[in-house]
Amino acid sequence: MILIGQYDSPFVRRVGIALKLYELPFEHQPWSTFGEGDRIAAYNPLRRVPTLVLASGEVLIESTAILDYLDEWVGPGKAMVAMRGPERRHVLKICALATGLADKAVSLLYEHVLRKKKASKIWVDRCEAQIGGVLALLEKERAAVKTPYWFGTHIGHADIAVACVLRFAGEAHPQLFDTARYPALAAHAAHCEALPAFVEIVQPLAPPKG
Ligand SMILES: N[C@@H](CCC(=O)N[C@@H](CS)C(=O)NCC(=O)O)C(=O)O
Repeated sequence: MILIGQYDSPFVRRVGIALKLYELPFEHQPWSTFGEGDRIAAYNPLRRVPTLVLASGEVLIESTAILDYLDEWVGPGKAMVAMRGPERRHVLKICALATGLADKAVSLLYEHVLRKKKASKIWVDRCEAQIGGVLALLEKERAAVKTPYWFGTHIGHADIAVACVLRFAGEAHPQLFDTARYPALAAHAAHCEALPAFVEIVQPLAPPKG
């Protein structure tokens, strides 16, 4: 299995950490979406990461679909999400909020670094409002949970997705992720970042050059 993409992407990192925690061996190709787009295009015409190439040659795209495949592979006893029911829906909602936040944080970064003229105020304001709104909701939800992880004593996809996007948001937009405003999220991130898989699967942000 080959995981394509750099770990400064919250989406790629999330998949890399899941692969580690599931103890699934994989090769990592840290190709840059902009600098090495042609290489990625040979596997994924969207030129996006993560892209996962299976041993059979089949190519999986989209982090959610990739994790769905990995969950199916490891099975219900090990998968980091319930297979059905209300808890599954809740986990998937936290993951959707975290990955939606990641989408907006990535868009906002591209807007700032790639646009030659002044960034669009309408777009920047919208992204910032979406990011702030999701951070506030996640903070409220995490503060209400007293267990070490979001859904109990074992790490799950919601924990990983949130921790990965918090790191990205903190590096890409430090002014939008003031840890004093989000103490429960900051504590959650610190707890996850201390785990061996998070320490191993990490890369400081290297934004595309405009
Ligand atoms: N919905 C996708 C989002 C992945 C994504 O936005 N990846 C970024 C890197 S952080 C990317 O490939 N950017 C290049 C592009 O969108 O053209 C997923 O969950 O995998």
